[in-house]
Amino acid sequence: MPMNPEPHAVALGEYHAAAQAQPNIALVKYWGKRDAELNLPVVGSISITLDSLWTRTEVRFVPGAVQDRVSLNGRSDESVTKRVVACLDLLRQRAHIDWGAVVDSRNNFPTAAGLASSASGFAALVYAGGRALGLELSEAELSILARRCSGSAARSVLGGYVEWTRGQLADGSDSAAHPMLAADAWPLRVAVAITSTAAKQVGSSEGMRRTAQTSPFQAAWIATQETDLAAARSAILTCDFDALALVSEHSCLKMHALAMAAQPGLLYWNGATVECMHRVRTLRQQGLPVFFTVDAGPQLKAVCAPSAIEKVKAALREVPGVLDVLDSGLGAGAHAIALGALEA
Ligand code: 2P0
Repeated sequence: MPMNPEPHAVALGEYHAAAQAQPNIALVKYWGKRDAELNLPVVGSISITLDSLWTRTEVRFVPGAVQDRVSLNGRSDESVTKRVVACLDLLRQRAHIDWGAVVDSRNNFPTAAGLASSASGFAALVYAGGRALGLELSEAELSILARRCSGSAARSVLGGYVEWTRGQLADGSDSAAHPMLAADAWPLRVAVAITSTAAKQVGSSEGMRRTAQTSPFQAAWIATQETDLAAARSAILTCDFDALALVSEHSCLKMHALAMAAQPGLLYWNGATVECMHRVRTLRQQGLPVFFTVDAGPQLKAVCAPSAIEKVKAALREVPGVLDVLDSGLGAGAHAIALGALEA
């Protein structure tokens, strides 16, 4: 320890922390809320957390400051700031302080295009913000706080295979994510076919609200979810790829059918998304262990055995309309990183 540390070095680290979280991809989908204020889902869901796509976030609370300053990928945006301030308010309530914060967040992948940037973003924000304030939050508490900021963020707090339980309680204290299986216990790979980098026209919250109000399939969606969750749990715990492929594609197509039947119908796919679905099914018929899933955006995620990843990526690259193919393994949950490591 230096005898006379510089004042700056002493201050650095006070109310200041950085964290990283990765997006997760639901294999059994979340769609619909039983409480929009608390982000309580109508159904449970199961996901995998990725490793090579990330959000890195630094949070510094400034004693006496009255405003928050938020930047995402070096820019400030009103709608992003509004959601970040609401999330910081939850942390401030918990710590009994009212100071403003400076938040700097970066994604190494396109924001708001169905790549779960809100999941990794809010998981990283609650992790870094909680640490900056010295709150000692358990995994379940972090998951619940992240859930209140964006539903799917509840799952990005944890790594590997994750289940977010629906819960029954009105206050949401039993609706958190739990670990199912570690990433390295079944190290599947994911190829992400980027078919558009434009932000989606209808966000997930609005899409879910419209679906619940107008889709004739809402009751069937809720009634059949438990069967899918049970099938996915069993497939994951026995590392049964074929069983996981069947239930995952079923859940994906069922969620989109539900949303397409809303009024006006929600159509998150483009032509290349559909061509990629056919391509993945052809590969599987040819014996390659691969299946697809698609979220509230046009990107297609192909989940496969490690031995299949190069063939899957090459096949998706050939599909007209595919702009790029990203590649990821499965990774850890939200974790602390060094201050100043945002660009590393
Ligand atoms: C999921 N999605 O399970 C589902 C499948 C998209 C399709 O969770 O309103 O950003 O913040 O709770 O979590 C995306 O919705 O929505 C999502 P909010 P969120 O991954």
